[in-house]
Amino acid sequence: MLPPSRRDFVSLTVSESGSYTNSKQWRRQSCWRKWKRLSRLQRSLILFTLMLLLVCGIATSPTLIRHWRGEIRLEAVREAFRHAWKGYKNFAWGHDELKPISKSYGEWFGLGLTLIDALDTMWILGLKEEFAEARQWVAKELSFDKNVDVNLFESTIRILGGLLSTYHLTGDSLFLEKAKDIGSRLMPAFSTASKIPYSDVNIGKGTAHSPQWTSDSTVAEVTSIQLEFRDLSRLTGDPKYKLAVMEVMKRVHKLNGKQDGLVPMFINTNNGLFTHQGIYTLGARADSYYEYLLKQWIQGNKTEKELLDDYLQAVEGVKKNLLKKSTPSSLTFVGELSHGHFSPKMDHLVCFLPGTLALGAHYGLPADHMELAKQLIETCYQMYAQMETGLSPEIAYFNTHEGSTQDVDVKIADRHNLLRPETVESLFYLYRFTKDKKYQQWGWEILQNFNKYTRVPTGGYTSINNVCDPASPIPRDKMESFFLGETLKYFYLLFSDDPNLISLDKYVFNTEAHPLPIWPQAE
Ligand code: DMJ
Repeated sequence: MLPPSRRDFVSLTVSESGSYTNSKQWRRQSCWRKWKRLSRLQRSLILFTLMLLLVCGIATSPTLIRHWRGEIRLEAVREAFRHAWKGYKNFAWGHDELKPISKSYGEWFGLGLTLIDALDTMWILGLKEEFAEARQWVAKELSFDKNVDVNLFESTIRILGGLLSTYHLTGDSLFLEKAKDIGSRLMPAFSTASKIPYSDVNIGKGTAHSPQWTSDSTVAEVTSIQLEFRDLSRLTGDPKYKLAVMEVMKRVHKLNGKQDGLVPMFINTNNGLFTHQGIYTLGARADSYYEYLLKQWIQGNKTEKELLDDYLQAVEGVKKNLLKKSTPSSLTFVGELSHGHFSPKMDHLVCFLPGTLALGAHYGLPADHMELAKQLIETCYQMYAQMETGLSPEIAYFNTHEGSTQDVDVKIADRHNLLRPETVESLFYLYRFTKDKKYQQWGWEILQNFNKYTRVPTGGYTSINNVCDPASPIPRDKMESFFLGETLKYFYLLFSDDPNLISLDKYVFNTEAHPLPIWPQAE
């Protein structure tokens, strides 16, 4: 026990300036004394209130909320991927496509298409275990020495593109060796008199041909293999790949039959001329021609003027011939031109366009491209939002006449949804360049609806037949390889706030969402 003299007062020292130098210490001691005088219940109540305030403060901090929401969404994409992969692994391992309802698989080329298409997605999502087992399959099982006909375009964008991008991301030479193998096996496609490649190649026999019913190739197909073969030449030091695909671009550049930069859908492999002229669309059979004009220009470090000129002219052609507004909501949409007649038909495939326009604007092309991109992505989102399932049909018809009560009509034959990526892809570009959170929100809604209507409980996701009937969307029993290669990858990139996660200043995505490096200088 202290003597009373030391218990009842605190000694204070007055400084020169007149303040008490130990006043802080005095206050602290006084608080402590008050705290000790409180009952246990009072102390607990105060501590509880402080904790509550702290938790509420943290939980309502906008930055933290944004961070957590971002993490939750990224994890939801990883979870969706794992679920899709579970189905593929259990029922379709090493085969082209999962049939999730019948718990079996479908074969197209017999080359493990889904697995190869998904490699770089797993790498980007950080799914190391899944990636390691897939790599093992590529190392041990994948062989291109097979007597099989493959489509040049599809195997270039999915297999060659997938292997090349995985090589670039991982530095693992296994993928480069496989890319060289398939790349050289596809080369017979270019042995035509016109230099316009055949659509099909037998990668075992080294022979190539057109489809049985025609000697035409599809314009989008012959003009959307360039990013991949140019990259292969750069990696191997062998110019033959690049020369073959650039010859196609040169010839298409000079061809008659375009309308304001818009191309027909078919080209003949014998004479190298456009066929079936008069139909102009940004959808199936022409779509990625426009995408690759811009992307080759970007890949080659913005030096190939003909590509840029053709792209700019085509965008003007779209504005002049294909754009219209719907009623009642005044949505800007891209229709088609058929022998001079406008059709308000828009494929879901056209929804790559907002992303491509935004990418061009990012690379210094006219600012009105970005404005158009913003209008079109709104339309693509509405193609989802206005359907009963919240999922887009394969093809939409927009109403343009006064008095319409809905913008979009869907024909019975067009009500299916194949888990396509284009809208999510464009949402990703628009979000990267504008940072407008509404694009992430729209993507989140779409992901929820994929989960609601296309997720198969035993593993995998399925295409559906009817986006207009939530009670009976009718599964088609097929998970396309691009769902893992593209759709889920673009969801992940959309929900990520890291601009360096596949920087758009370093990489250009091929039309199957496989990132390839932009060349540091012209080559
Ligand atoms: C993919 O194979 C590619 O994105 C291609 O350009 C178009 N079709 C599918 C996805 O819809």
